[in-house]
Amino acid sequence: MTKRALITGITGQDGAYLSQWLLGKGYEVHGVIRRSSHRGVEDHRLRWLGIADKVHLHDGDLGDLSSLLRIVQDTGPDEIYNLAAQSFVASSWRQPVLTANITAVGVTNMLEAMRIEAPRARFYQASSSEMFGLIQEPMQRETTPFYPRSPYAAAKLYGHWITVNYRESFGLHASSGILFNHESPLRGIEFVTRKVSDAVARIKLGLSRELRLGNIDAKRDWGHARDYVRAMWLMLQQEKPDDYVVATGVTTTVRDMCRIAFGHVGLEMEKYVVIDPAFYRPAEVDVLLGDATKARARLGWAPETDLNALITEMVDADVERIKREARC
Ligand code: GDR
Repeated sequence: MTKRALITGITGQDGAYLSQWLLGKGYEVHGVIRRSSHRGVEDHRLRWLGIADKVHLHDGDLGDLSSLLRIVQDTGPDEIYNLAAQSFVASSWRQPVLTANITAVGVTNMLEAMRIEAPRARFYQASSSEMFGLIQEPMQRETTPFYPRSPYAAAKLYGHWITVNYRESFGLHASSGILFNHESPLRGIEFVTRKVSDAVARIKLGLSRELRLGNIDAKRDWGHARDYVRAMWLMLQQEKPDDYVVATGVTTTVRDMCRIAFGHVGLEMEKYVVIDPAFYRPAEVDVLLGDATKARARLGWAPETDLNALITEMVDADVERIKREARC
């Protein structure tokens, strides 16, 4: 029997890689798509991976329970991956209520749709290392206390606990993946790795002369999104639902990540990076470092891409993209 998966956030970075992974496993892949006025551009990541015509898209919104009920009823999924969110931390101070409505209450909407229409399905919630915020242990694992530092992180914390609660209250197969930062050439341009890879490519090609950044002393545990979607899938293949940290176990400053990117094309970052307080956040998460021992032991998961390979792949992809756009 062909398995069916339903993905919210299918047009995002993780949704695209997860779709590719599931199609490779023989799944029928359905996705929820929030139609915008920019019709035709929403699925550019799926097109980049060459899978846009292999997935089924359904109009819906995490804020609209009736649309989710209808989609779950129509698709009858075996697995539901809730990846949709207002996911840019910096924006969450400017749009705190929207962030709460989608990133927090949206999870309850999706869980309700599943509980009512497909209680035997398996559920994955995209939780975040941002929930650790002001870290309470040098390495963060499943048992580390949370301390959110942004409206986004507070909303994700709610999403995490409502998932745990639905598991315990209704016996749903609901798991929460506490994923540390994960990047790729498909990353949105507002996130720091992609902002850097895009700027480095432009500077190299003579199209730009500087890169304005905020706090480059912040440290993150960065992995490749392609590796991390495998962990999501593995969680739903377990007999029992549970929560897992997914991380590489290596932390690096934004400064050193930048140095890798500039160095890859033979440039010195010091000549181009300008610190701009406009990119400082009202409250910062200074350092994150994940301990994925549980995922390694129980899921047999391990990352395959280190930071150097990740950043150079991103810079190369941006150089190619910008050259291609210049030819058009
Ligand atoms: P983050 O990712 O907030 O960790 O959340 P982001 O790439 O936005 O920031 C990482 C760190 O870089 C610092 N920084 C800058 N960040 C951005 N975006 N732009 C800048 O110019 C800049 N200069 C310095 C930030 O202050 C921060 O410390 C990501 C998101 O994908 C979340 O949705 C997800 O849950 C977590 O990762 C895990």
